[in-house]
Amino acid sequence: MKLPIITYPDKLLKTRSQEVTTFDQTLHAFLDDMFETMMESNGIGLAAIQVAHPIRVLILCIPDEEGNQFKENTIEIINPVIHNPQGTIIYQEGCLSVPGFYEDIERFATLTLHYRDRHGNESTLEANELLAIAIQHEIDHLEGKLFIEKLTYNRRKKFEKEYKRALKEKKNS
Ligand code: QAP
Ligand code: CO
Repeated sequence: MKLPIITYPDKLLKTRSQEVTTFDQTLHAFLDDMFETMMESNGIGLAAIQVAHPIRVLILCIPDEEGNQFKENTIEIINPVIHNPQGTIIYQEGCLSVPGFYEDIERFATLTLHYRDRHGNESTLEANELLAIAIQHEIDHLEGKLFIEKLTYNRRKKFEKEYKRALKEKKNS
């Protein structure tokens, strides 16, 4: 089932999500819904709070060089913790909760992630490039933060102006 995605400036997006303690069928069905929602929305990453569930869950499906996404490449990440972040990388980010807006954002280039899978089993992964960027973007959602909060004052003003204009145009159409 595709779930509705909440968008900026919905205040729910500012919620700090809570740790998952039960890894049951309800969680599995929710993860499946998150996958469907992300794919049907042309996303590569989605945090649970974006579908109004304040739990520490995110999913990623990083495309290959040709831009193709495969279900087998989906990573389900629960209760993540970043270790040993190093270097910096800049990438033009977007967000399903801030549709139509993209800006260059600086992130750590590499990191180690500790997390649990859908069964509650502990797992570790090493991330670089787009995967490292996506992990940091989605973990920010778990803390109630959006990528636009990392913009400089002037870029943020430009965003507010453009975004509000786009919202108005959507309303009138
Ligand atoms: C987060 O973002 C991310 O504005 C995932 O109209 C961003 O999937 C990870 C999207 C950058 C790594 C790098 C955005 C789709 C999707 C839009 C997304 C839109 C349609 C964003
Ligand atoms: Co996002």
